[in-house]
Amino acid sequence: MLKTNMSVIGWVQEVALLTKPDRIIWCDGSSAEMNALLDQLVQTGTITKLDEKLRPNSYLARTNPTDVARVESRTFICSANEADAGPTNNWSDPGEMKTKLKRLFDGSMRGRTMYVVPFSMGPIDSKLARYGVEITDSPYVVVSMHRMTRVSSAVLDKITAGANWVPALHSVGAPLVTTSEKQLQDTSWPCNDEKYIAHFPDTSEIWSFGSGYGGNALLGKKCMALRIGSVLANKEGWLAEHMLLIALTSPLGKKYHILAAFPSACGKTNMAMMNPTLAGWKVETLGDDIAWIAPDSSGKLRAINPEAGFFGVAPGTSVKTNAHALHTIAANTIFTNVALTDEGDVWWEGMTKTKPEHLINWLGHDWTPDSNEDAAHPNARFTVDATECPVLSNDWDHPEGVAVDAIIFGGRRTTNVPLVAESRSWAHGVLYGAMLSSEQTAAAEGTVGSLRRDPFAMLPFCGYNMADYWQHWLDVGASLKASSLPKIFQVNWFKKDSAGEFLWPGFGDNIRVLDWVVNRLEDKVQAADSPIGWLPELYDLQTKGLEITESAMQELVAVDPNRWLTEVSLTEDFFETFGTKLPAQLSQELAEVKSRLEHNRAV
Ligand code: OXD
Ligand code: MN
Repeated sequence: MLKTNMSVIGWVQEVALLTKPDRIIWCDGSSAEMNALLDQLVQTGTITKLDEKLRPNSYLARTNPTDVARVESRTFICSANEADAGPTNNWSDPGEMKTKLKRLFDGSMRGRTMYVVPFSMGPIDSKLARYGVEITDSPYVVVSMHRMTRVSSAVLDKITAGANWVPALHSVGAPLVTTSEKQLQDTSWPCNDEKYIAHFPDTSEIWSFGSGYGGNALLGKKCMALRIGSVLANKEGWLAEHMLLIALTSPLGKKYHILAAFPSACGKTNMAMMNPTLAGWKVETLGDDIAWIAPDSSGKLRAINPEAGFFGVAPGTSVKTNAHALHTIAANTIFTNVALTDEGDVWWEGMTKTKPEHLINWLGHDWTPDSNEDAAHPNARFTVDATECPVLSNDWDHPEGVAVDAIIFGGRRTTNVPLVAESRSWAHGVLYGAMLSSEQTAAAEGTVGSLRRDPFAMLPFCGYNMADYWQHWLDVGASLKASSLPKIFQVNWFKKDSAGEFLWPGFGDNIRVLDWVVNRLEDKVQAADSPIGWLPELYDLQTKGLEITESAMQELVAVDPNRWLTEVSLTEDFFETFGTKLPAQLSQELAEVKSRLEHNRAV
């Protein structure tokens, strides 16, 4: 440890002086460390060991019922300049936020152990990797970081050799000793009602207080790989995105790499592990949530998954929706807020058609099918190493990443957005990303007002002004040869008919859409011109084996100019909130869509 860069040691000392832990442990990422922490967590009651035969080496954690999800309202971008955070982020002055946080962190680890966790986002020796050190007083966070990132002392060597790093400070905010030296009783899930997830983009720092849960506490994920990552990417000429990454092999044996951005809870993990229903196709997983994308020396965009595990939503995961995920979590998994069966295994809503007769639910209560409470919390999760995935691509941790062939944007849209469309150009594709929106609830037919705008699926994750982020996407495209750029598409698996039924079967049948995407990449099929982009000719979409009517297919690819004009007008209002920062090229792209729609309506 002695040769560790003084900046890390100095920071650890400074934090220890402020937070006053009983002891400091430097983590090395070893399995001995992991096993010792798991044993300790069992003893303190934070996790329960599941039945070794049914779910080997797996555990169940139950959180405090108030600490179950990301807290967007308590998430702050603390840039020196408010305009740099933009209208879609909560902003706070960095000085004021530090003063507030220092008060909260003062003594926040009294009676606890402070863990120093060096981690790499991306393969440690990759040029695309970035390093961080998380200080936390939560052993649950340490074991989760082991699964989700590459925790290793080798990261400290990289820092010592001069690599930049992100200091990421976390405390559950529940000291065990008061200032009067009174000993307090610990709970199985310590946390604090007051929560702050604060990012300092000008100094690449993260301070997180009060929550032990997922994206609030595993600071390599949303905080570093997306919010701070997007700021670094903007400065350094790459892209940090909320995207899955897959390798798709066609029946002809040709491999394509596809990135896809969807808002949270729109099926990214399912698509990342898709079990294709069309013969001859193979989908292999590289990542299910985050991708870092950078131009290589030949001007081609290459992508890595900076994570090392999956933190997936459990409810809804079944043999039908994601059989590969069920294999992935068959062992060596930490479950959080799912239900416990009488046999010592896990269960959640949607896992099986028949509900178990009795469970202990996520709140620790007895549960039967007649119960008024959920068995699993809707945001219950599994945390598991990527290497447990049976369809993991051999390239998933390739240090140079994989060359990207296509980028897809998708949301949950009952109406309007067709099953698939191809953008006319990179800039038009950027407009697809900027217009991305998803229904928070099942919106009534024809009402587009209840949409949550989620540009690039990055609304909660962009660490700077979203308009500057769009400009950055435009700049990356403009700096590369058009012929080497991936094609950009938009998809919608969620369109419904007038009776409120899904028109498209989704899941493994989404391969039929990817088949069309590949045919477009290969220039094998013509597409129909439409005001919003290139649409498939129905005869080019493989529907053999599907029970779907011709009229449903027509509805799936229909573009209604009047509805789209409403969509454009709502987008104009949204774009206006960015004032003069809005890229002129993006307004121009939107204006062109509008004029094509008006022309289309007139003829
Ligand atoms: C996630 C999210 O946990 O997007 O991945 O909320
Ligand atoms: Mn996500």
